Amino acid sequence: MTESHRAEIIGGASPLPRVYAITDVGLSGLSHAEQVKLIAAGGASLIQLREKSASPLEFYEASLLAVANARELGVKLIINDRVDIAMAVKADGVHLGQDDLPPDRARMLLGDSCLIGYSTHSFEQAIAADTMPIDYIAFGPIFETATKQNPDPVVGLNALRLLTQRVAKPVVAIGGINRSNIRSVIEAGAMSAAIIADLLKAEDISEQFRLLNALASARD
Ligand code: 3NM
Repeated sequence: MTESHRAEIIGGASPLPRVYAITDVGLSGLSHAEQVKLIAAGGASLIQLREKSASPLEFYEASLLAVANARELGVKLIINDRVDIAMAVKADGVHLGQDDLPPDRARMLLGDSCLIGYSTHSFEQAIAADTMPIDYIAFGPIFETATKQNPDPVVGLNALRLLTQRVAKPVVAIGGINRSNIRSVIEAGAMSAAIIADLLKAEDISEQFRLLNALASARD
């Protein structure tokens, strides 16, 4: 895939989805593959698999099953942290943290065809990320979150607003986003709102995705 093909997925005619769903086996009590099915049924076009406790082999096997569901349902799949697993299961992309492989090394390994996202937790980190070979900048936590272990200090909506005015790349807001505040991060200029708990703790995950998506897309 070329740069322009990648842009087709995340920019221009079909930007990053307003709601960027992320899986969590502990919170949902469901496998990654099952979560993909439910979130896709709610209308998602892109889902990240996030796994912080399984072994590499277990995450690989779970990712393989999730990719099969995603392909069938026409959903893009992003693997959190693990470039090797993203390559092994032919995922559509990888999402890197500050402690993972550097984005330029990941790009070397994955080539132009893969989406690469990168987590940032301060204004400085996010500005630096704008010149990296990545497709979007994740910025957070915007609000308090109970989902991430040892989260960085809250960056807040104001920093998000300033950042989206300063960078060229799309910004994905993350951390503590829910029904009540999702619209505020979109209005602050985020292309997308990444959500774990408010999506996966819902009784009906598909319906909750639909609701969040409607709230995020209102008045677009
Ligand atoms: N990354 P919830 S906050 C995975 O600040 C993650 O980069 C963050 O979960 C960051 O939507 C976070 O349940 C947790 O708050 C997001």
